[in-house]
Amino acid sequence: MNSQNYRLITIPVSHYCEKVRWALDRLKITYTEEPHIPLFHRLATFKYDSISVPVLATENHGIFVDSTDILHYLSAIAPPDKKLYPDIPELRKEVEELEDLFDEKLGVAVRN
Ligand SMILES: N[C@@H](CCC(=O)N[C@@H](CS)C(=O)NCC(=O)O)C(=O)O
Repeated sequence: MNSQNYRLITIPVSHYCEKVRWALDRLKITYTEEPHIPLFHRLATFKYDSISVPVLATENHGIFVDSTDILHYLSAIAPPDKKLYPDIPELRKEVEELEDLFDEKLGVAVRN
């Protein structure tokens, strides 16, 4: 996919931004990253009604302002053998619990 189609707004040292980079790289989706200095990033995110990053702007599918929403979107457009979330409900629940744990505990502890 063409990098012109995906624009990722980020700040440094954000595990949420790293999570989205990981997903894009895993799916081999090329993108243009727009890195910002923290706080000044709000000049870029404000127009999307968000104060936080990551923000993923897509050419055809709108704007996503939350890392989990971004991963859900990327999983939905991924080929069947590359989905980020399993179809089996029990496995999906396990993955989502791990995602929450990494988002809210592990990532925060590593960042601080
Ligand atoms: N639930 C959001 C959380 C994003 C978030 O908290 N991002 C932090 C960076 S780690 C942020 O943008 N902080 C800057 C600010 O609030 O101005 C997500 O998963 O994307």
